[in-house]
Amino acid sequence: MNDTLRHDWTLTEVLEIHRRPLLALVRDAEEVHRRWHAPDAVQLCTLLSVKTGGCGEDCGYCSQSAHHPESPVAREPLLDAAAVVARARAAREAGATRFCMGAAWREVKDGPAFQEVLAMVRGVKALGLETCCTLGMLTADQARALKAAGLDAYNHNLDTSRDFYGHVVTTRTYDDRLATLRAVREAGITVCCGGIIGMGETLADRAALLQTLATLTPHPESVPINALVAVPGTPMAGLPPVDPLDVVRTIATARILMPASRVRLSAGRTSLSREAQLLCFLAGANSVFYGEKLLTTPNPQAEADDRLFAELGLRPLPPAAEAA
Ligand code: SAM
Ligand code: DTB
Ligand code: SF4
Repeated sequence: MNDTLRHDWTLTEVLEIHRRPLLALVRDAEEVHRRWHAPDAVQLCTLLSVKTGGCGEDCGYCSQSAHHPESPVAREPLLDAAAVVARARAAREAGATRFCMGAAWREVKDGPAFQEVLAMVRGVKALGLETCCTLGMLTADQARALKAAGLDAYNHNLDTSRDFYGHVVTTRTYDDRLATLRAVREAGITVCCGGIIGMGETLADRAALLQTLATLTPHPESVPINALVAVPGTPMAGLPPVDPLDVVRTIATARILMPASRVRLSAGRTSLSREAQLLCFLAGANSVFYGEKLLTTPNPQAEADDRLFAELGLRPLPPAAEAA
């Protein structure tokens, strides 16, 4: 097996890996994981929705889109920076080392709301936490302003394959997503980019998404793998739940293609048994969202996760040395 990072994966190669018998796939992924990472370390990232609902985008999976008025999520204004920093401090006290602020925006608009987000980033960074934002599309100047405020990472998912994308979102294009990812990279912010499984896509679509991610240079530093949370009132409400072994398969493939990246077992954990999660960690997942809520939907209770990590022998990353 190779010790160098590859950025030239072909779709045929990725499909071949992704379709392998699961036991062999997990074994290889584990071997790659052990070569590149401390296999017992897990990064805990806490999410906070700093602006909820009323989003102009029509993403078919999302509880926050204004196009899905039957979704149970109520619209809330932007939180102020002090409230966000207080939540980040609590997350740090609970053991998280990364804090991700999400806004239900199609794109960032310059003005007071963006200035408030910059204040949030400065305040969270001062706590010694790794800072992440997910705010929709960005210009190069906005990315540079976030970097100057202390932003470490930007989450912007490609969600699925280029071919299937039009079945998921119609108000923006795959190339719009790639352009924001470029702006983030050029500003010197690390990239968090992954997708969702369970939206009706084929295995080939999943392979194509992973191939796109694994041919970015450099690879995204973190790759969130979300299982669809089917929210009532959204067009995807009636879809059948993802097979947990498909989550394992997707994580294992991501781990093999992008050995140095952090692969995050993301949305959908409340539907995964402890056994399924164990397989995900074995297959190379080394980060999770931590805390009882994702953005608008539930996540496992912190105490349950603490017990799970203790039982599996997973060690949350230690906090940064210097903290305000
Ligand atoms: N508005 C920004 C954007 O779309 O980039 C940031 C927030 S958005 C909620 C962040 C990501 O969460 C989406 O790109 C999608 O991958 C994921 N996500 C949203 N709703 C989800 C759901 N119901 N199930 C699984 N993942 C979801
Ligand atoms: C990501 O890939 N998953 C997170 C984070 N990045 C922003 C969001 C998951 C959202 C799940 C649905 C919700 O809670 O609204
Ligand atoms: Fe808006 Fe983001 Fe939800 Fe799409 S995923 S509707 S852009 S909040």
